[in-house]
Amino acid sequence: MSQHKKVALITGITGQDGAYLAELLLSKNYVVHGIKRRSSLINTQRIDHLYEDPHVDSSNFHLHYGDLSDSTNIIRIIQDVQPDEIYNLGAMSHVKVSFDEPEYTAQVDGIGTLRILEAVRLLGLTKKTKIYQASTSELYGLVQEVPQSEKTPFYPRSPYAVAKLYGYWITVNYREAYDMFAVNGILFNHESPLRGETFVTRKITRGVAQIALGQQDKLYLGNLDAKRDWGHAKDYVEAMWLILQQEKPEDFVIATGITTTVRDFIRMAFSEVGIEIKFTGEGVNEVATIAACNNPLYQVEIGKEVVAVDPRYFRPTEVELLIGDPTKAKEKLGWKLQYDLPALVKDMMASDVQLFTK
Ligand code: NDP
Ligand code: GDR
Repeated sequence: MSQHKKVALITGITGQDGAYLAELLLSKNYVVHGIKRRSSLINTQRIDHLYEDPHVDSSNFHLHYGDLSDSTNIIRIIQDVQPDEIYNLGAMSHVKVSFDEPEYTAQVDGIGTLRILEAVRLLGLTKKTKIYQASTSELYGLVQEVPQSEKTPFYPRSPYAVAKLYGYWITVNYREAYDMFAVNGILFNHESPLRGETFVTRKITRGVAQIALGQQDKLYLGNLDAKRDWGHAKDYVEAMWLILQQEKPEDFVIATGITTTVRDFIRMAFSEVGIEIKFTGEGVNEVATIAACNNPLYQVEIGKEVVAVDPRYFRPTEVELLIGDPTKAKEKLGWKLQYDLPALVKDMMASDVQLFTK
């Protein structure tokens, strides 16, 4: 007799985490459904390798057009798919852009979460469907205590974080009010070669690769003092899955427990291609110049200015320091990190050097 395969629905499947999570669930023999947005250009590059011909009955991978701002399609897709697990990863996920698009961000990141929860409830699936909500370390915002754990109070510092605060609490409320398996993963920053190009780590690894290869002169960045707890997205999607496999619905912090400045991330990225840099100056006048190059492949000029600060990348309100406490996840989920920060930087740099090597 054929065993029932678990069915997962992923919003945000075309994003960094959606792609890694879909890969993980397919490897675990799930049937994976994803919601993608209509766009004028193809937006499925991160998941094209997972594509299966939908005309074949045995296909385990299905995409549906939809948008978190539209309840009608959310209800229809959930009704059609009857998922065992929903991973709500779809979001306007850029903190700086949320200051430019605050209302849209609230619609998608805040009310979008409600649309998922309410669809499951209206369709009578509260006992069948488990829901994972992509919550974020941005909820902590202005530092109240470090390291930040499941018990640390929130103080959001951007329209993105305020919208995600609603998403967090409406998830907790539906769990308590309707006895649903609806949970938050409070994930700290996680990166990878698939990271969007405008987030700081990927902007740095792409810029450093192009500077080393003589294709770009300088990298302009914002606040170099900000500290982030950076992990690898592959490890973090494993945690998402583990959170939904628990007996009891509970919220978890997922982090490495180590924090690093943007400035040190830049140093590590250059060092990965054998280039040493030196920072001088302060505030908006801070720059980095090339101090040495130990890689004969790259013809870079010693003393050349390669990093400068551009205030346009500053945020009206900044989150200065994030450092997470993953103790609960390690103890209850048995979650283990495969990548530390040097391994993450190595992976991203190798991928971007390859990308720009003609
Ligand atoms: P990405 O920005 O890479 O992906 C976001 C996804 O959401 C994309 O598939 C995007 O589609 C989709 N999306 C955007 N707007 C809508 C909408 N209106 N309706 C439906 N889908 C939409 O983010 P990540 O993969 O990095 O993050 C996944 C989730 O985890 C997000 O919710 C993010 O806020 C959260 N998070 C991320 C962390 C991180 O460090 N990466 C840490 C903590 C939380 P398209 O491809 O068409 O743009
Ligand atoms: P973040 O990530 O805001 O933490 O949100 P991002 O990489 O955008 O910024 C991290 C820190 O770097 C500083 N910074 C810059 N940031 C960008 N994007 N571009 C720059 O040029 C630059 N220079 C310095 C920022 O000021 C900030 O302090 C990410 C997203 O994935 C969210 O969706 C997620 O919820 C959180 O991580 C956890």
